Amino acid sequence: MEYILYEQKGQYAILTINREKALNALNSQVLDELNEVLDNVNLDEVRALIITGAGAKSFVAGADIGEMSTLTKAEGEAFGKKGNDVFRKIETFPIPVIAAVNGFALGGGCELSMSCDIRICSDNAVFGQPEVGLGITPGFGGTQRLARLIGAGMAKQMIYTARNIKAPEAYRIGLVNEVYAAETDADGNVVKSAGEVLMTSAEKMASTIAKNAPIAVRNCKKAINEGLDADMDEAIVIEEKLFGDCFETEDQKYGMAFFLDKNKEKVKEPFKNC
Ligand code: DAK
Repeated sequence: MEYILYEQKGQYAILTINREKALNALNSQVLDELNEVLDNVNLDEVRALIITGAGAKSFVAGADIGEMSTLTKAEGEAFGKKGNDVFRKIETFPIPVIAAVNGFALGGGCELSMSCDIRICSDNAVFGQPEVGLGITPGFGGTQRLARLIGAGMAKQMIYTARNIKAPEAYRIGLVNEVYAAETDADGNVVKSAGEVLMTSAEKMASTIAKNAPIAVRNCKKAINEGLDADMDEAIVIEEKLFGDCFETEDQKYGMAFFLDKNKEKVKEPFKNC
């Protein structure tokens, strides 16, 4: 792998887009490698995945403009499909995916973050959909996921104006769940950069998720995603079925038995993912 780093840390893993010289822009090779790494995540062990970008400046500064500039119509469609397939794979990935946005998240970068379940960022993060300034529409689900996340009015404003927004505004409009600043000592010296604080927080979140019953967590992801695409009558049935499935798991039996056990000395065992 030239452009993707992957590290499993016990029950969660960190996937880093590693093309720092081009601010981690997505070319075809990055997309192919991303796809391959996702296919090889050990889902028997890994219960949450973090996606981030290499370096302190950029998460992903978009699809690769150099590569896109010479595409024919057919090549453009093939490139679009490649990205859409891999982003959809992330969106429907069985386990939760956290985007740790450590700088620019523009165009395809903003879209990559939106295909993840949760977005958190450092205070130098910049989000935007600059495509109309380049003569194209957002692809990789930009027009669709942004409108669903922050509402059609705000998404239209961001997309039509192609104006980038900084982390506090992204937080205000609900595009990110949390913004992290550097930690400083009493004299104002930085002891931990915003990027480091972001990654520590992302890892803490991933390990908190990993401690919960994995099949229940997966079913929650499915229920939310599939329910959002259905009307309420269908959505409630989706939820009921996924709730019912949990009663065939060891983890449900153990989780409830542990609660009901009056022996307060007992220590809770890790969930077994079965
Ligand atoms: N593509 C290729 N290279 C990029 C890049 C990108 N998106 N962004 C940055 N780079 C490269 C720069 O060319 C530069 O390379 P060298 O000159 O050093 O070789 C290096 O990264 C450092 O960038 P800068 O020198 O520009 O760094 P600055 O700090 O001055 O500026 C910046 C940072 C992020 C403001 C600036 O680099 C920038 O504006 N970058 C472009 C951002 C952008 O417009 N992103 C959106 C790309 S369009 C579709 C599917 C997908 C898409 C559309 C349709 N279909 C399915 C229909 C997606 C479209 C996009 O994402």
